[in-house]
Amino acid sequence: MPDEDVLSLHETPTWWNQAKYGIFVHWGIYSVPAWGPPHSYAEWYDWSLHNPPNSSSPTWEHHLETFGPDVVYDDFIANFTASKWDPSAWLDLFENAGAKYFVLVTKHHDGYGLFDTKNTTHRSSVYLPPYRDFLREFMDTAKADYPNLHRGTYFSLPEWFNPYFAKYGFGQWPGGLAHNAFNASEIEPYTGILEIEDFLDDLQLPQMLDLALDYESEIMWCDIGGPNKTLDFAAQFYNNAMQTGRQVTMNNRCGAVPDFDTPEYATFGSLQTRAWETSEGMDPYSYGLNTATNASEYKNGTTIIQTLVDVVSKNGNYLLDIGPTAEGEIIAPMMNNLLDAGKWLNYAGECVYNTTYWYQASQSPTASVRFLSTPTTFCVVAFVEPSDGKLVVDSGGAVLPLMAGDTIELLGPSTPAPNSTISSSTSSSSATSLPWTLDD
Ligand code: FUL
Repeated sequence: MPDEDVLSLHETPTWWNQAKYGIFVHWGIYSVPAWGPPHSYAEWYDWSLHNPPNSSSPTWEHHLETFGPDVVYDDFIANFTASKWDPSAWLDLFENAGAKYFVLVTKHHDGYGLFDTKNTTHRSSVYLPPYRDFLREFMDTAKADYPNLHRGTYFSLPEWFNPYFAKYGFGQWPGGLAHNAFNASEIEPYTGILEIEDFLDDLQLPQMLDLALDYESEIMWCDIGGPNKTLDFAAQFYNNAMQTGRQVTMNNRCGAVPDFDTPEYATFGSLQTRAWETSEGMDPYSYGLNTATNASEYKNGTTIIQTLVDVVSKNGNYLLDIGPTAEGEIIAPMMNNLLDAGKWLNYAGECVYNTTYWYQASQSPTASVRFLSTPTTFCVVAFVEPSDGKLVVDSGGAVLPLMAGDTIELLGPSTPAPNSTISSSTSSSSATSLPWTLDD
């Protein structure tokens, strides 16, 4: 099939529409310092170290105190050991958390890849310590043992040190390197790639194609956008997927033919007809691990579930991010919050996966219930525990698709179904004890 046809025929995969919930993982050199000032992205450590140029920054102050003036960002590579990394432990956790897909950061803006960058650059975990192809290990384990998890790859289209982006994309980076100099391995990828066309042809496109065709990524989760060869990429990505009987997808940050929009640390207030996926860290404002954040500030199980249900009720997916340590561990509070949310999904998942939004636009941010439906089930998920044991559902004036004689099933953990009753009028219905908490 000619490329143009595959581009116009492509649709967001059914599995992605049904999966609803994925885990995002930001893991790289930045996991070593694992630090950012409050409300800032810790994975931007290298950037924050040097910006604003020629003056101090909170990250630089922290860096001086903790590591001293002679340590440069790439020195952290030696401490990115992954010594305790167990891909199966991560994947077990994702499954028990109730996620249906994952997106692993394979290369963030610092340009250090977790995959074999082959002859495009040697700035990756394969050619630099710890000399491992993390993506290969992760994808292979997932393919072999976790068929229910779909596999995605985050990929930053620009890199901070590429001269083109230094000039046009990310500002005058590293225009005023007041604090320390370029590191050889940061410059090496660009030796001879001074023009943007060379960057696209010799680095960006081949790397994207490798993620898609060699590592068989099912989600190309690009970041930043900017100059790209995404139309060339998409034609090969989609053709290959079709030939191998897979359904694959791409977000709106690749620069062309997007399948879904990607609000970041934000959600829509109302139902969206275009496919979308919101992403955010479990941290209040960081994707990479930030040790300056107190774990009590992390989104707990209840918040995770309420966000997920809210997003899904508006036709979105939820991509929740965690930041593992440099040794490759997911710290206990992150793990526990994921598992708490997983407990709820374990008994109430049928009101999340494979659902569609109910047309009712009353899925308002202030309402304490959300509506989701399947061909056979209409779900009302309550966010607030009713004080008198009776849930009054305000449907915002619309008639709920419930009739006298319908069975009402409670999706609570061990609560025995009471004699549920439903009394309905044109504007509201009430039912006893619908599920509202994570407690069992
Ligand atoms: C942003 C990046 O700059 C953040 O560090 C993070 O990766 C987020 C998902 O996308 O644009």
